[in-house]
Amino acid sequence: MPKKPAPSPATDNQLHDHQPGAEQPAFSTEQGNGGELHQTVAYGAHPAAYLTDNFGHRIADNQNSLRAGERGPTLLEDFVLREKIFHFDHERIPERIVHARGSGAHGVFECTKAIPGLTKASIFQTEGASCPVFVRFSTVAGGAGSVDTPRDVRGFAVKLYTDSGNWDLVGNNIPVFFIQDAMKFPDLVHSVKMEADRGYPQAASAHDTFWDFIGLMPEAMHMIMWAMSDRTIPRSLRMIEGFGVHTFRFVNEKGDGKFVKFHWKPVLGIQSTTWDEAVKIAGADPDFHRRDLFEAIDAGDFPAWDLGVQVFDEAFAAKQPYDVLDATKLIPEEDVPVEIVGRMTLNRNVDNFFAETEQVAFLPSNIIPGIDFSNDPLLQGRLFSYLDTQKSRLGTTNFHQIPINAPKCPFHNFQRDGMMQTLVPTGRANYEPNSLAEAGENGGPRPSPATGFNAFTTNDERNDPTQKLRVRAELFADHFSQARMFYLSQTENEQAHIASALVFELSKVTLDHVRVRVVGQLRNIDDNLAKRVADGLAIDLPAKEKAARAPVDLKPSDALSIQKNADDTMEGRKVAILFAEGSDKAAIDALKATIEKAGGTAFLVAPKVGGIKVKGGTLKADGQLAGSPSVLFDAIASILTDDQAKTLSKQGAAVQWFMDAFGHCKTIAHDEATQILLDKAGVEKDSGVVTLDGFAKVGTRRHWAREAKVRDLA
Ligand code: HDD
Repeated sequence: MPKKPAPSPATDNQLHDHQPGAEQPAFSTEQGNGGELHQTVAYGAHPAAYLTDNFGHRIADNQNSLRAGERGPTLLEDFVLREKIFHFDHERIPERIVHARGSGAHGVFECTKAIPGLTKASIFQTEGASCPVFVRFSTVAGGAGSVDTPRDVRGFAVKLYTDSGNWDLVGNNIPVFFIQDAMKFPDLVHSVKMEADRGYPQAASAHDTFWDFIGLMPEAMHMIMWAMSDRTIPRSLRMIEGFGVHTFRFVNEKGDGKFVKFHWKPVLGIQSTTWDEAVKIAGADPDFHRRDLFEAIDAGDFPAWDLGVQVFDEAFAAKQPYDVLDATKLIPEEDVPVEIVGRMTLNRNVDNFFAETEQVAFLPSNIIPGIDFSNDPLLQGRLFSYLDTQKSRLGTTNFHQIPINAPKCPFHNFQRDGMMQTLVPTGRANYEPNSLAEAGENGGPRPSPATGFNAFTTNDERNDPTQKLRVRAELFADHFSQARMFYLSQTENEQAHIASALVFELSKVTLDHVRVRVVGQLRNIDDNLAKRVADGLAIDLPAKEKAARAPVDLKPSDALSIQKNADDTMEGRKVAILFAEGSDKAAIDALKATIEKAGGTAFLVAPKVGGIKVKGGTLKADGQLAGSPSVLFDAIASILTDDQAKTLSKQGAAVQWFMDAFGHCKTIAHDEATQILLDKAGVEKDSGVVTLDGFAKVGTRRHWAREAKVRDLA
């Protein structure tokens, strides 16, 4: 049952309390613009309220339009019909040009370690300080109606409503990016989106134009290693890392600056699916991630992330074989450890997808005093793009007044008017300086030199700002060292997954020269990888593409591998138990208890859902077998009678259930009766195929040692 608190009782013309400054008046008059400011309101549909049109006129009949005679034409004067259709016709807004498909949730951020020596940001001054947050996770390439599990980077955008203004950390689940300069972003996005003439493929990078662009942009090769790894086929949004990607700056009260990189570490650990699994999930449940996040929060299983910072100074930066302003590079955790300073917990689902998740507008330019930009040329371009895109998506420069976007601290200025203005500033003071206060009028707000942003501390000791140049700094030309470091840091299975992903993607490319060029680029990363991919495509190993700068050997970093850091926890994981008529209820209950005790969720699957007679009572299933394939779960178990197992062994959905779980290296816990199904599905005994009693010991971890049996890892 949902554990979320019941909404507070509403009244007619209900005003939801989600507007800024519900606790403290956001548009207060004491320091403000003078006079009363009306607040933004949202109308809640109260079940007992009478139906009205948008101007408050009560509606008597919501079924029939107004007609001239019983069988006559509809009348233009029916303003009820016209308003309803008019509003409906305009319900959609332009979807985001990238990251169109997303899922959002509310939560809270709490500082767990005060760092006033590093930053004056108010949220980091005291341990225990907290602020509300809104997070939107997304895929990048697909449209709003695409599926949740394509191979794609995941957006990880966090809006922290701090008492000194909104801080938007608009990151991804990968710590580096495809390109170094914002100048290339439109080209990158055009290349990966549906091809311009044919309008496909949707939400897929496996096509000519993307790989054509990539082959010609070797700076993307590090990101390509990540994108072809299991990071881009996550099991759950609750189990992805988040990264601010760019190098930012921390600035303390004295004005001293240090560089900083931001990391979100999932408390549930990082977990991914296999490619075959991700593809099948897309068919079984296109909303797999969205549903998983919503249901977990609804059940009170609140996902959480620790916020970590890597802090370093200019002297460290100057010594590295890469440029810290280059967003295609990361800082190995072994060189600069990630220090945990806070925790974010998502504890409330949105009430309305459109009003909140769709209308939320993230701006990397939203920073707070104590956090500053760096000169990363990708970040600098983003500072323009997001503000601009919100105007186009939300239609007005007043998008900051939409409740999900408005700060929860007061804001006052002399900006006025514009489309969809919902505030009503009073008085004459709409300019500054003014001396209206001398005449007893409210003169409005004034700058605050001591606490506001002053000179941005985006300085760089190694830069000569007197020159205007269209260039990149020298170290940006090293495109391969970190790509190689990433590849060599993976386990053998993970390396095989990268190679297979590249083979799959390039097999969809129809232009031979494009494939050849990409494989030629791979030779700069690792010759063995290039050979595997060439082999998989059945092409000759091409000549190495010329590198702009010779790569150097960097120490592999274990922190970059998912499998090396895999957690054996069952928390947040979902286990399916297959049962049928006659199954032993006591055994089912016992297994359920084991799963729940370890923090997991049990999901009952049966050939029929309504209510099945089992030994010891009647049981309802949570899902029907054909609609609940094993790809939707972290592990499976089966409790059947001999007869039912025999019957099921003739059903494709049941056999496939076990075959897939085995192929995806999942734990299979079973009773003796199930053996007939296992034999049919080709399930062989190994450490992950266990008796019901053995389940607790192996839990929901994946059994990668099995993989070579079910997939060619060459
Ligand atoms: Fe971006 C959306 C993340 C580079 C231009 N981006 C967007 C979102 C995320 C990111 C998570 C979705 C926000 C939401 O949920 O509403 N983008 C990144 C990261 C980047 C990056 C981590 C590199 C480090 N982006 C980037 C560049 C540009 C943009 C270089 C343009 C020069 N991004 C946009 C955008 C979007 C956007 C077009 C589309 C919708 C939106 O902004 O609000 O302005």
